[in-house]
Amino acid sequence: MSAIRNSRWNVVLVTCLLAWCTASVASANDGSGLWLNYTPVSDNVRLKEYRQSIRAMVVAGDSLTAREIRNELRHGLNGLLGREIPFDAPGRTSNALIVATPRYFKAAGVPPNQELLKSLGSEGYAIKAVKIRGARTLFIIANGDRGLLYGTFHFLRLLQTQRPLGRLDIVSTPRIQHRLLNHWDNLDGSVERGYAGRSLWRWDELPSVLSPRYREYARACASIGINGTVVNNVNANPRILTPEYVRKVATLAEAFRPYGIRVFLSVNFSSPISARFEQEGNRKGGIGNLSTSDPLDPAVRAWWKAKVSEVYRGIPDFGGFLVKASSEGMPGPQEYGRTHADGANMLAEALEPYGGIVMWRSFVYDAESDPDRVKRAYKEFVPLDGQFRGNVFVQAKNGPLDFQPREPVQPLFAAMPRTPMMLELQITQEYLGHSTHLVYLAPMWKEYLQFDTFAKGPGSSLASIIDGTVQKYRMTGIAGVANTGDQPNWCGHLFAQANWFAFGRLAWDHTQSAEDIAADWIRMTFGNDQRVLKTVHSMMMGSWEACVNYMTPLGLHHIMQVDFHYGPGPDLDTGRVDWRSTYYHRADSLGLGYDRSSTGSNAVSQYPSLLREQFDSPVTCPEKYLLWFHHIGWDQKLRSRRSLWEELCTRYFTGTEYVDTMSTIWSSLERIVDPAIFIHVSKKLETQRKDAAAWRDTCLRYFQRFSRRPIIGQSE
Ligand code: BDP
Repeated sequence: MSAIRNSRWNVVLVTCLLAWCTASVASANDGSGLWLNYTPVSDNVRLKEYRQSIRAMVVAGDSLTAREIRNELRHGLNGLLGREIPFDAPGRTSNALIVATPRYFKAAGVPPNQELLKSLGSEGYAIKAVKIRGARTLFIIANGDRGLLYGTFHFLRLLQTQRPLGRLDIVSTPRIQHRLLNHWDNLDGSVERGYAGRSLWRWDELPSVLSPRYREYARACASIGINGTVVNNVNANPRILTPEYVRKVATLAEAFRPYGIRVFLSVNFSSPISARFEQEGNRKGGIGNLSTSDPLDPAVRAWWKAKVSEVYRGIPDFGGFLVKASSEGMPGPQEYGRTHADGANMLAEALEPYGGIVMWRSFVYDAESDPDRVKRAYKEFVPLDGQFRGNVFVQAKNGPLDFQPREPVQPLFAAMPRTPMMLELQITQEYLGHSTHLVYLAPMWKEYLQFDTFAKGPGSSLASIIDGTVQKYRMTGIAGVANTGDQPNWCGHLFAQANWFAFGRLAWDHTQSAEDIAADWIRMTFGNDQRVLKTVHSMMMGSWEACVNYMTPLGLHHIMQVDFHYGPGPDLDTGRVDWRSTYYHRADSLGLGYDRSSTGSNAVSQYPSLLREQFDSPVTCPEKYLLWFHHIGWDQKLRSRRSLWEELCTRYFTGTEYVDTMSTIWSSLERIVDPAIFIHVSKKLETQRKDAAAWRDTCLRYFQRFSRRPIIGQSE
């Protein structure tokens, strides 16, 4: 009897234990909520204010987007205010939040200001607090659903970051029209340069099974103003355009649509060619039945027109094509003696009747025949300026090489006055520590955006080129190579979420500061505790400069391990450096750096004259680009009065010491931040410390073989 009783107790005990374990596992913060954690407002004064101001909500309309706005507000306010806020019937005006387009206000007898509405365009919004008969009413107003959606997320952000509502008078419109993520996701589920697991898109399950993550993804994108997504890799598999895949993509498009996200596809230039060619050992095999993809061939043009019409039948709001052509082995028009413009225009013509666009990438180089690879894009594209159709963008990476920790701006941006240039940034940290290193990228993006290109004299920042201010482009765009994957926290490193967040925020409004964006992200992710805010903010803000210092200081570049692009390339045992030995850094017994001055490769000649002159002389060249443009003697004194060699050592040590400090100050948050998050970040920081030190030691010991000077282990 007692044995039975004992065993029963055991069962109860085990069950309880199991339940407890599951509960604690379930409650462990896995970072999946991103910055959209609607945790209760901790400041009581604010909480009282919010509860008083929002006793009811009215969301006008019944579109799919209006429904998602309602869901978001219900979920958000429930969490933030700790109570259910009822939806009221249209007509209520006091102590309420009213989310509506002008039609609603006209019907209610309060026609909104026409000038304001005009300025809002199709995506902008206004958030206003108005006193009506002594009671406060909060309005989110926009010309259409998408504006209301963006306004709603902005409003919730104000509550998440505990801002006062009393004098709300916000008007916000995007400065750039196309704000896209570019996914380098392959059809086999792998992600090129992805460090957060496998692709979010489950191609094998689509179109019948809809992962809940599709909606969550679109919601996260919309919350930061992203309005389009290229779902597949630029190294495009032609199969993406088969009816089977178009159906799958159409299902994704349907899931994203309520959140204002349009779908775009990367396409392979050889798509019209028969697969037979592939079987014959020709990489150019596509999905069509032709033997060529010559853009001037009538059959090829007809093929694309038919294909485009088929795509629009499945996806009526399809956005257009992204193309990597004649680049890194990808097929392109040059194989037929045609230009990039011929190729892009053929696709543009097919897309034009439907309002679709072409984003033609300028990432071209030929490692074999280009003595200096960074000059290639400019050489190929500048002569084509003015030859592209109206719905073609040329999409260029921020720098002339390839998403290095730091580069000067790609000179092409200043040289295409008649072609809308789209900026491609990389959110995934291909060269900046993958999802292991904590590197907040907004300060880097701001450096590029604020870089004066001198396209039309001083004051022609890169930002003002891509937002159309300088060249009056007819369309504007920016893209970020995504860092998402199927890991629970989306980005591999919790702090990598900040980069996704910051990309969207800057794409919407590039004048926002990296500091403010970081502060918002921290509050929305960790809550509003001042200690956390201060500590995490200080970690983030210097993390990029630190990474530049411990990887590639003073303008060094591409000394990463070949292909993997993580860790230093030099191999101390063999003395071998990836990337064709000393190609990029040109170390020798005299000094270090690539001479791109007018007496070297003359890459400086691609910049407008004021910049050219500045970069051309080592005296005026900013030190951050010194070894990018110049070969400098080991003993040459720099601005710090240290010699190049001493400065190099100092920079490497300064970089790694920053990581040590991040690690130390993060430990001070042990009992303050969520334990699971604390452990996750601590582990990442530990690896980053080790790897940063390895970077420093390997590079310094390697360069020492040329400099023959002692390593000085000091930081600034
Ligand atoms: C390089 C990447 C490679 C990409 C290529 C591109 O290493 O994986 O395919 O850029 O942008 O940075 O096309």
